[in-house]
Amino acid sequence: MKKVLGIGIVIILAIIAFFALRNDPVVIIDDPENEPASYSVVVRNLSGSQPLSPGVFVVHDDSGVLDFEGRLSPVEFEPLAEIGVAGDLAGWLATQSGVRSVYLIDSPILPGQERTFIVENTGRYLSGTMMAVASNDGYALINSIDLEEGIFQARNYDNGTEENSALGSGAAGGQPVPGQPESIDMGTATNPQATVRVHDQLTEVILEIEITAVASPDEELN
Ligand SMILES: [Ca+2]
Ligand SMILES: [Ca+2]
Ligand SMILES: [Ca+2]
Repeated sequence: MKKVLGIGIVIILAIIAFFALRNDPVVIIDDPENEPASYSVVVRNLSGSQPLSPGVFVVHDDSGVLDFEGRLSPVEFEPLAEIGVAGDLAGWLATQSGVRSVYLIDSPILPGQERTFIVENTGRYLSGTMMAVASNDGYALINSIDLEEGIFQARNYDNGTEENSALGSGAAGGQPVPGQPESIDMGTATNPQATVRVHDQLTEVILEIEITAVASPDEELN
């Protein structure tokens, strides 16, 4: 009798253990077989008045590669921040430790418009920046978000290299105006260069990205 009871208890414990195991959440950490090879990134201009300039996005493994808050930005950031020319910054990024892939957005995104590009899943983080064109040296920054699906909003910064006039004041305010090459050299340099800080005029979210996994060819066949 005692033995039968004992077997019964063992069976009950086995059943409890079975269901406990079945109900354990399955957590897979960094399993490369379950990670998509690439993501689509939709870049949206949420502003009603600020064109976003050409820009640069980067996949990287060391956090903060484009985060200069409280520090002087490198000289290669100035053309992006002041006239929306991204090539120097893209070249600089390519030399930085932990940078895996650099993507140029080669044309502006007008208010209310969006652009989609594909990033390869080559690293942990995604960062990106585009100038707020109707400003002196203001830019939107996506700063080191984990490269995974979701919607992420940029924060706006002042590069600290040119004095700010009113947003949208055009060539007279030292801000670049498309089609007016002479507007590129206008404006008053901040001297000495100031550290990067959150922009005190550009307080609205003007840039948002939406990241979606792109199915690999294998998954599409299944
Ligand atoms: Ca400034
Ligand atoms: Ca200027
Ligand atoms: Ca300047």
